[in-house]
Amino acid sequence: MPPEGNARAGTTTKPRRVRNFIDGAYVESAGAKTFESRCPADNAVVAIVDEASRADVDRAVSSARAALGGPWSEISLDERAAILHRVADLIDERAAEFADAEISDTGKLIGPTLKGEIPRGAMQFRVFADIAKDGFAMSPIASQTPMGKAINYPERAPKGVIAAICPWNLPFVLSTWKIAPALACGNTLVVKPSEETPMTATLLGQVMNDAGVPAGVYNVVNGFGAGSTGEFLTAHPGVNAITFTGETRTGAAITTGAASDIKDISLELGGKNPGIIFADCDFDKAVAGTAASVFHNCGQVCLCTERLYVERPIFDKFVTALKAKAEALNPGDPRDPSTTLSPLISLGHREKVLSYFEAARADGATVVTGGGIPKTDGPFSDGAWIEPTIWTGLSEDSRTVKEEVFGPVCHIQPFDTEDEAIAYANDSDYGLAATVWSGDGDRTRRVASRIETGVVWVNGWMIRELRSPFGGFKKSGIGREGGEFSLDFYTEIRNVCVSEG
Ligand code: NAD
Ligand code: 6OD
Repeated sequence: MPPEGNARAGTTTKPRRVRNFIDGAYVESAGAKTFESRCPADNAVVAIVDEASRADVDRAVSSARAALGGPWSEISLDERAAILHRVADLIDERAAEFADAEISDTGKLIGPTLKGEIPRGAMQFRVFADIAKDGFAMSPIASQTPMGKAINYPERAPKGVIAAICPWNLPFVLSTWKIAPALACGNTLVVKPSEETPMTATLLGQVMNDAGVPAGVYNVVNGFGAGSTGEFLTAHPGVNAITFTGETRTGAAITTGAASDIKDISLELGGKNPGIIFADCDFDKAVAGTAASVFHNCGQVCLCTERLYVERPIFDKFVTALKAKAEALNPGDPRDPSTTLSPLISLGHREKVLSYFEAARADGATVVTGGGIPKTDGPFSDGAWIEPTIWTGLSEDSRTVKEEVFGPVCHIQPFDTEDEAIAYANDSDYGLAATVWSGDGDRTRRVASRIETGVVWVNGWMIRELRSPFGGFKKSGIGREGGEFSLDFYTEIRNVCVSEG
């Protein structure tokens, strides 16, 4: 059975039962352990989840290995693409159900979830199906060497069993971002959603069955990381490659575990993203775009901006305008379209964010706005709410400016020259994303080319084409996924060299 029950933030009556999805079926766990998943909007238990034991993970990997030799490997690229298009269509048909499950897990706002994240998840199946269909063919290379004459035919082959370890911040977008290219390239999969957000990847199992994906190709195991399901899966010798999105420290642990088997890894990790705002920007557009980049999803997007550098002539005006945007956000029922601020993912994560509030105060920050817990009513008063928070006056080496907070927060620093702004932006262990706001095209091109991040947005934020490359410099990751860049991770390339001598 797919996740069943009807728990909803604020109206919880019955938690859903979430089982692991193995070999095309929702199965009884071999272990006896379950865990609770809570909606952070009201802290109600919304799901009772089976924690996959080592035996469950073994079973999931075996089923994925067995499926590698089956029909999924034998069908044509066109047939595989058609099945993945059906997956996308079925997600769209059931979008309200997926959105409801995602909101129960995360407390996300109904508008961006139903109209943005769920359809984007569906779209990834269409995009990657078509990319694999067109991108598998590679041009032959004729060679004439002292060893003889030959034609080389490079060809792509599936990599094998992929372990996809997923985070909680955009559960459906970031799991389908791995699932779709992995399947499009002919691999089989074992997915481990975050323990905070088990529902949508699990629900997707039923869609896979309905779309005609053969049993064993798509498997989901739920549980925790170290010492639990995540570690059992990434250390499993039957896994050929690991794609991971999450914290940099977790990425390091997974890399260490993968080393002994020489498993291929793709890592999308943390960020401490800078935004540079020049005085010649379109002021209103820069304020609105920056407010989105700081506060969207309660600041829990790896691409959110947490460090702002504003050219001195507009510094005070900018701080005042961003403060007004922050103070206009209202917490509340995530299913009410008039709510504009979502909660943090959990009370535990709120403790971490509050510890940065303390650190900023201790380091002498001026709290422009926020810095505490907002007042919420009724069932929502128990949720993981936090005030959108802006600081000024910190030194660039303070903890709050150096470390990723992953909340609706930013520090704003004035600058005087282009070189100074670039130096500030690049003074980070991370290198995921940056924004540059200016009306001078020469300047934006010049500055963008010197920023050490995987993506630089000019006069915008989160304009993310699924076909464009995505990944981080420095400690923000290893490798690039997105569009045809994903093919290199999800396939092996074999060169067939036909001698003509
Ligand atoms: P996390 O690292 O705590 O957990 C991510 C996943 O890894 C979860 O499924 C968790 O159970 C699993 N895990 C944890 N320890 C493990 C271990 N030892 N072995 C195997 N699996 C393990 O990250 P999170 O808190 O879920 O997500 C927030 C973080 O993710 C932030 O740092 C954010 O910047 C980052 N992130 C990065 C991107 C990106 O594309 N670069 C996207 C989203 C989130
Ligand atoms: O939606 C996207 O394209 C995307 N890659 C989002 C990444 C978000 C990280 O938290």
